Amino acid sequence: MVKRNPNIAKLPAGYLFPEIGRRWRALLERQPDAKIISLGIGNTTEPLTPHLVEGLRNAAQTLGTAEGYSGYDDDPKGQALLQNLKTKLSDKWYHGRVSPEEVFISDGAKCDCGRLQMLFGAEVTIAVQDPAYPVYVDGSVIAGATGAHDPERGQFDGLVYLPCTPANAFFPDLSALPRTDLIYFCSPNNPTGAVSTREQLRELVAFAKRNGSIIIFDAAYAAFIRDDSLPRSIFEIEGAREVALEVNSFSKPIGFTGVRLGWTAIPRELAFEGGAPVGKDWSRVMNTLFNGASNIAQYGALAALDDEGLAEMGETVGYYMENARIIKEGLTDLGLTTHGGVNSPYVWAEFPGRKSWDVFTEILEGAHVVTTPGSGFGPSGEGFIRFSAFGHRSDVEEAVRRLKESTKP
Ligand code: PGU
Repeated sequence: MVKRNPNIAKLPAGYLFPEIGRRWRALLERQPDAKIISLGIGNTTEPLTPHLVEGLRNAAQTLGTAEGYSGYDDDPKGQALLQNLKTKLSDKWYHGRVSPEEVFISDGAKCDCGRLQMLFGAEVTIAVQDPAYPVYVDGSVIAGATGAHDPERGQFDGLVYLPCTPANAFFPDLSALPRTDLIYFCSPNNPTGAVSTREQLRELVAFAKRNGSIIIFDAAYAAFIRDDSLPRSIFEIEGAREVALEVNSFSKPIGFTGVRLGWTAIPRELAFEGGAPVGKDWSRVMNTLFNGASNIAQYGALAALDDEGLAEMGETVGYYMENARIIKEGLTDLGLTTHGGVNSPYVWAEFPGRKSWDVFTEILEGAHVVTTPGSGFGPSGEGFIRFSAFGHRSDVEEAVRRLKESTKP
């Protein structure tokens, strides 16, 4: 018999979102007529916008011609497409802060997080925000970079958890932090909805520089920042190019959760001990383990970066942010303290002294609304519930109505 991978065996439970889906389906088995509304997983719901559809349709048509067909991206047409997209991201997304050759196109931020763990290997030390997008921790466990799970603390040995709570305005106390090789950092944050200020990111970059650490900055929700004083990319911070790489995605701002298109930006200054450039090794990993983002998705991304596409992105983001406002207002009316939901599509609500899985079950059973229990994002998420603003407006309004109804005395 083959021995089970001991790193996978360290994971105490299944991945968070399928577990939530299981509980949702269990309710449906008991009550098949229940009209369940999901404010759980951050999955986009609104149709693709017209300019994007045109881009995708043209792409399919182009691929249906002898002149336009392309396969793997090593052929000249595939290379030209890739180059166009990198150049456009460099210009329109990064305004020249990142050059085209520093952008690596992929099939999404989650997949890149997984491959980054392969890039850095099992020997690195890692710090993560707590709570955090579960992929950083679970992926590090699978990669073998942690010890065992300690059920007492709800943590994996060998990982440094950076509590981000209302008490520290969701920004970790860096002075109390030991040095680690990697620091995962997400802003706008999933799940707390907190957005780091320029000053906070300056502190983070200075900290990484002092320690010779690399920041893995997840900016998947950058487009949801509508306050121009807040940084949308780590590369807006001076010195970040020497200490950070950034993963990003078109999943949330343009509804490409199913189409799939993301990227990782690695500045040429980012280097390992001894001077080997990180980008070069990333290229090696990607060439070996990834065969390119769908060419149709790449055409879609090019359309998204046209002026019409960017305007449509603003509308899509605006739609979800209005949902966030409605959710936040509804929860506030219920007397709950909430965070986030202003420059981020997640509302993080406090349920002090309660177990978040209990609150999750209560809301699911009482209001038929799916949420995400805070403890699923790390021990500091206990006592919180995440409400996602991704949903049809009518569902969001109905969910808020039901929440108010179900908590009536
Ligand atoms: N990064 C962050 C911070 C995310 O929250 C998500 C999705 C991703 C990356 C994934 O981006 P892709 O480009 O689509 O791969 N988070 C959602 C979906 C759950 C999941 O497992 O990815 C969420 O509800 O947290």
